[in-house]
Amino acid sequence: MAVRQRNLPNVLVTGTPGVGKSTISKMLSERTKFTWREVSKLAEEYNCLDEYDSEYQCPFLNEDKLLDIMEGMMAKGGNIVDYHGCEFFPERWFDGVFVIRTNNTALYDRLSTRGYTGKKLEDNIQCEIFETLLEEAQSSYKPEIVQELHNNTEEQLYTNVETIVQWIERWKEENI
Ligand code: DAT
Repeated sequence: MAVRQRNLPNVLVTGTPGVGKSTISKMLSERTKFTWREVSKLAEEYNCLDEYDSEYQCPFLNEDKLLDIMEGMMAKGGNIVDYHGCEFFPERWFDGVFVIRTNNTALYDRLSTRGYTGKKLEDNIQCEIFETLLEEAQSSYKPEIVQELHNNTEEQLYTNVETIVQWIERWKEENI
């Protein structure tokens, strides 16, 4: 069966918690009218969270159930998917993968302000230092669709949104 091409691209915005995924995704959805899919919220809304993991202070995600629910949402394109993980999504869902990065000092401040302390705070800072999400994206998607965006300052925030908007415009020119 021939694969039906999407009319609009699907974009994945990923990175360690606190790097600015939601901020960027919200601004992008306002600019582009694409649908912002906050995976953590979808997981809650559709009861895809299993029992609580006391070590990591967060509930386990039922990935299979979530993917079944998201499949239909992704079919037509025009989605901005925002999540701090990327390897469990089907590779075919995404046309562009943007890994948002933040330096340790800024990330520490943002996560402390969010109320993260102790192991949870340390684990997230380490995750960013070890480039865990960048490596996960690079090993899960073709290198040519993965882009790293540094998001330390407000100025970079606007540049990053503009970069993704321009990428979407180029995709449309080349694919529609
Ligand atoms: P995430 O969705 O990756 O967890 P967020 O969008 O909630 O991150 O951002 C975390 C906090 O950092 C939030 O208070 C907004 C702020 N922030 C995001 N991008 C920023 C930037 N480029 N400069 C300064 N603050 C930023």
